[in-house]
Amino acid sequence: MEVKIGSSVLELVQGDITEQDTGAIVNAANRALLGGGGVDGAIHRAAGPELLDECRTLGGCDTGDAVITRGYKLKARYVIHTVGPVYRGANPSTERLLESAYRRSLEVARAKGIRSLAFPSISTGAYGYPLEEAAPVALRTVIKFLRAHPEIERVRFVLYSPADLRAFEKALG
Ligand code: AR6
Repeated sequence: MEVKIGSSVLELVQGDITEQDTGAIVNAANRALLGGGGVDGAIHRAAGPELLDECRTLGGCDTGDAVITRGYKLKARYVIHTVGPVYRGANPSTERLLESAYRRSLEVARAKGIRSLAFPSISTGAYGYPLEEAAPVALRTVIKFLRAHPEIERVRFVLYSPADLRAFEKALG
């Protein structure tokens, strides 16, 4: 599924984020930035050990913030590491932190002149954020940013399972 937001394109696809050829891919990391499971583990495996070496120099990342590294063996030139909130029930501050993780990732991309990026669904794996609650927050934040910053030409959500893709498609609809 693909929609135009002004002159930019917002895409929803099922797939593996490590295979994306966008300028940057976004990692759903943790505050230590030293790797982990899920999408974080997959990105570190695909990028190779130099990614961890660079992450070690960064001194971590706050929840809701984002930092950038090179992509090493990935097709994407950069990895933007962001830290989503751990879900402990619906509440406005958790939602704001999820919003912030997407917005800061986009701001970091824009500051580097990156024109296309791919996001996983942040916080909806190990961090337990229900997909049906997270998808509208993710989409709304990205759409708002694209309306204000058409220099980001393409944002692709790469959803790992068919059910995840369906939840995002439903939210976009
Ligand atoms: N491509 C796209 N999406 C993926 C991939 C992949 N290769 N692999 C998993 N997903 P999670 P979180 C989906 O747990 O909830 C890590 O250990 C997955 O199905 O990766 O933000 C970090 O180090 C789910 O929908 O991230 C942190 O400690 C989504 O990616 C913690 O997990 C996010 O799941 C972060 O938890």
